[in-house]
Formats: sequence, C-alpha cells, structure tokens
Amino acid sequence: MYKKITSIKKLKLMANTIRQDVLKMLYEAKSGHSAGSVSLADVFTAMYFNVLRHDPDNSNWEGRDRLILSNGHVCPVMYSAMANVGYFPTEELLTLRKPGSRLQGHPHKGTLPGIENSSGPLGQGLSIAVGMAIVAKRAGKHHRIYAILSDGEHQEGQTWEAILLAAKFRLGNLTAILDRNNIQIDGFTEEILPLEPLAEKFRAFGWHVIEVNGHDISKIISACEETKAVYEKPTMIIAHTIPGKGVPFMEYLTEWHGKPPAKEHLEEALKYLEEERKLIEEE
Ligand SMILES: Cc1ncc(C[n+]2csc(CCOP(=O)(O)OP(=O)(O)O)c2C)c(N)n1
Ligand SMILES: [Mg+2]
Repeated sequence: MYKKITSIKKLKLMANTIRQDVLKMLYEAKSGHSAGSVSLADVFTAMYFNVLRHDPDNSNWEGRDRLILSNGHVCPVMYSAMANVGYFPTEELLTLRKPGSRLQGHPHKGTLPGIENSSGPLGQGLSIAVGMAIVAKRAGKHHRIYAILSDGEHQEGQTWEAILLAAKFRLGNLTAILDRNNIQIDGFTEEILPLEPLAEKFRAFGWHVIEVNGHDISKIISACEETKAVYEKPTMIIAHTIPGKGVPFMEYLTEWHGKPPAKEHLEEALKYLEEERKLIEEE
C-alpha cells in the first residue's frame, strides 16, 4: 500500500511536478491535449496521492477503489500521477504516443498496470463506472468507484442514460468528478450546446451534488470524504477548473485543447512552474 500524502504543501508540489511532466511528455510526443491535461493536475494529485485506496505494487488487489477515466484524451496527467505514485518508472513517461509504448495516446486496459478501462470515445466512462458500482453494491463490496468525466461529453445521450441508472440503483458507492472547464474541441460549451444549469440538472436526476474549485486540492479531498457519508445516492462533484491552469499563456484558450507545446512554449512554461515551485516551498 502506498503512503498517503496528507500535507497540502507536499500535494501542491506533486501537482507542480505532474504539470511539468505533462508538458515534457506532450512536447516529446509532438501531439496530444494540453489544456485538459495540465488543468487536471490538482484533481489527479488528490485522487492518486490521497483519496484512492489502492496499491501500486498490487494493481489487481480486489479491495482497491476503481478510477475510471472517461475523457481519455487527458491521459498524460493520469500517466504522470500513476508513475509518480509507483505504478511504473517515471522514465517511461517520455515514451507517450511512441510506437510500442505502453503509454498510448488514449488509455488501453491491459497494457499498463492500474488502468481500469480503455477510453478515447467520449461519453462511455460513466456507463462503465455505473456497471462496476452496481456489481460492487450487489456483491456487498466496500470499495468505491470514481469516474472522471469532462463537460463536453455531457452533450451525449449515453452520459444521461448512465446518470438515470445510477440514481435508480441508489449507487452511494459511486462518485463522479466532472471537469467543468467550459471548453470542448470547437470552443466554449455554452456557445456550442449549452449545459447549464448543470448542478440543478444532476439534482433533478437524483444525485447528490457538490461544487468545488477544481484547483483547491484540500477542497477536492474533503468533497470526496463527504461522498462517503452519502449512502443512497450517487455523487457528482462539479470541479470548476480553468483550462490550461498553471501555464499562464494557455489559460482559458480553447486553441490549447488539442495542441502540444513547441520548444519555446515548453521552456516558458517550465520556467513559470519552477518559480511557482519555489513559492510553494516557501509557504
Ligand atoms: C465520441 C467522441 N466524439 C468526438 C471525439 C473527439 N474529441 C476528442 S476531445 C473532444 C473535446 C470534448 O470536450 P471535453 O471532453 O470537454 O474536452 P476538454 O477540451 O475540456 O479537455 C472531442 C470532441 C471523441 N474523442 N469521442
Ligand atoms: Mg471540457
């Protein structure tokens, strides 16, 4: 079993490391999705280093919590969190998207230890998580199912079918975390196909809803704690995030949804993140 990190300062330093990893990986790969990957560093740090009950040395441990990633295009952030927590060597991160690498551009179950589902086609992850939660509940198991979702995929019908089903089966063992970054491939969600009022929609569908700042690691952890006390409803944590968060020239710009950094971008971003690291160390 890995050692949980409880110090917020150490968690912030880990999120900084993960952001740096993600940028280096995407630069080496020369393709991939920057905005969502860097902005989810805080959520993935909270999950892999504090919230999840898991064992990187025994990735198939039956009692582990399951983390389903639905928006597979942000997998660089998950790969970095997984490598830093001990699932595989961090040196392997720079093989992202290379032929023969275990780190495919979208996660592939069975290739890399600890990956619970293959993803890439958006809109399927919540259905997988609901299925797992139904099985675990019926079998009287105590592990939890977590699903990371994007906002763009809430424009797909399958996501809403899964939302209906989770409420019907009163899946108190299911926690979804929605990356509410307001962007999708072609622009802002509210201009392309409006989703709001999202929280009210989830409540009307029978879910417990918590809204948090998706860059506040301690709030993400407390929200996940809160869900453990909700027995008869699934929980949706709406994590409000800034696309590209942590790299000032990427923030809020939809053009960074699916673009890797060039050399000059990487250098500028790493310089900024190193300065941020020093400030965290001084806290
Ligand atoms: C079913 C499906 N349709 C289209 C795509 C192509 N695609 C990849 S990422 C993306 C953007 C969707 O928005 P969101 O998931 O919110 O991504 P973000 O930009 O916030 O990371 C799209 C349309 C896909 N992967 N799956
Ligand atoms: Mg989005």
